[in-house]
Amino acid sequence: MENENKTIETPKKKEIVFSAIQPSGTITLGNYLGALRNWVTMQEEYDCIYSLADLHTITVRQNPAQMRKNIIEAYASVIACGIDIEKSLFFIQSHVHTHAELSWILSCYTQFGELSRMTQFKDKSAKHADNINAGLFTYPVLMACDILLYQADKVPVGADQKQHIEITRNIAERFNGLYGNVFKIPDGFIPKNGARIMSLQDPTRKMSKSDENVNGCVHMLDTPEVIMKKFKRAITDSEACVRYGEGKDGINNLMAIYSAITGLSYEQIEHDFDGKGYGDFKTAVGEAVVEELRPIRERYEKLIKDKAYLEECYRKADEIALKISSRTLSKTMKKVGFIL
Ligand code: ATP
Ligand code: LTN
Repeated sequence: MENENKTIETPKKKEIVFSAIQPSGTITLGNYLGALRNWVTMQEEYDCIYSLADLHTITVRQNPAQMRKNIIEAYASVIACGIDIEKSLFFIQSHVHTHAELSWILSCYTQFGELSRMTQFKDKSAKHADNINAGLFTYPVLMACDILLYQADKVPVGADQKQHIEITRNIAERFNGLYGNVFKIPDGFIPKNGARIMSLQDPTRKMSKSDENVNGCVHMLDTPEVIMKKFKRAITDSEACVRYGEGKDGINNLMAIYSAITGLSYEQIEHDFDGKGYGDFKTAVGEAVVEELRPIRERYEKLIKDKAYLEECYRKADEIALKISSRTLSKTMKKVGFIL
């Protein structure tokens, strides 16, 4: 027999990747460079599961009609970034009931003290002082459940989510310590470049979907003209020298964006723009962003017209996500002592 002396290699099981994004507004350059770009590249090497975290979105009050629109637009935007729905799962969180169910259970294994230390809770409750609801407080538990239900190995996110990954690991380790190995302990996957893109108008604050200052935030679907205008108006400093350094938050941010897109090091950027002013640099960054986002916007324009196709995509994915996550939910419930 021809194969007798050959060792037959069984294909290695791929690691699982999970991540989610809130449909809380138009996706930003920060979302893209911090998270979505990795979602796309990781599809080659991993089994990827992605979700639209719409349950998380209602921790901040939403207008119902606008929310429905945001959900469909965010779903189309993520696919437009390059998510291949034949290869990866991309489902809608609220359609998969296991998330809310596990969230109740794990909230009983999460301490008030540890939730009180979450900086996102502190920031958002300062920003929405009239609506500091319990959901805003228990937000990280639901996020932990998103990840743990799929036994994820890696979670691609921006730097602002580091603390949430940490609490996910703590909750999982605590539960495993009590009941045996129920949950895989996940690792965050945070990019070296672009992990924390700042507002163009206030470079001490992160660029955010829900920012009121429209000029601070580049949206993935902004036209080239709008993108160029936003970069030209970006806040810088009076030194007029393209150099990374302390007290130069605006330029540091533009360099981070430029480096994340072109792959150039900071030294190389400083060298290339030596003797040139901020105007030239802002134009170069704007143009790089325009070209990066152009194909995404074009794909989006086609996708958003085909609502039936989008629905077919998420219905299929919702069903598979329910099957996978139900296994973890049942196991967890049995361990705790529920009768199934
Ligand atoms: P919101 O403004 O509603 O809080 P957001 O813009 O912070 O939303 P999320 O949906 O919470 O966006 O985040 C989606 C992903 O994008 C997360 O992985 C998050 O870490 C990443 N991300 C968000 N903002 C930035 C940013 N400014 N730079 C890098 N990554 C970011
Ligand atoms: N909280 C996240 C969105 C999110 C998420 C998740 C990210 C909800 N569930 C699970 C990674 C894994 C945020 O980006 N603000």
